[in-house]
Amino acid sequence: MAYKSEPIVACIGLGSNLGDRVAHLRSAVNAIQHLGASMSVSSVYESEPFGVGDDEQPIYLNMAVSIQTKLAPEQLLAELLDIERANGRVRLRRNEARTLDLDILMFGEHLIETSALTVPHPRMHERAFVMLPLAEIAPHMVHPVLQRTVSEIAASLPDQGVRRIGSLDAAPAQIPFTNPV
Ligand code: A4P
Ligand code: MG
Repeated sequence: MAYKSEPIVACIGLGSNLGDRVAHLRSAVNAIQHLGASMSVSSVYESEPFGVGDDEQPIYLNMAVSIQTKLAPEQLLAELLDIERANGRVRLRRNEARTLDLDILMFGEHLIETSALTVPHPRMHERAFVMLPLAEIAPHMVHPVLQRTVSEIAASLPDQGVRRIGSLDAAPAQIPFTNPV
């Protein structure tokens, strides 16, 4: 069932800090490609786990993609959860290390607040690991709550130690952890 006859630009944040992180990101990008058209893919960024308190976790790889999709947001979320599961995602507690995390960051300029879905993602604008890759692929998109563009929000964030490490295509089969914990 289509959401609208016209496709909507959905922005999705990808994260991995367990297992073969590059393989999980590659697998997700390939799968997301089938959920719409005209996909844009950011570079890959590396950073320390952000906001996980004293929990010692491996370094994250993050990236963002956008896709023009006719899926409804709930359908898109269901597809993303399937892709997470196919990549071995296990959920025991919040903010734990994960093979693959797929978050819907924005869905056009729609505001969605249901028990299963909050869009825009409520923490995206505070996080350089989300905003830096997103600013590569959707700099002019307007955050519908903050009424600021993605590039403005990204530029206003303090340095959070998020490093751009290159394109997914160029990434070696496995990027070694530069600072294993
Ligand atoms: N859900 C609600 N809104 C959304 C949305 N916009 N997109 C619901 C996706 N899911 C959404 O998600 C739990 C439920 O949230 C989903 O089933 C869906 O119904 P989850 O992925 O199991 O929960 P989580 O990821 O443990 O929690 P959350 O709140 O997504 O965590 P965050 O805020 O995403 O933080 N540091 C670095 N450097 N890089 C990271 O990627 N990620 C986190 C996780 C913490 N620190 C990080 C990173
Ligand atoms: Mg998540």
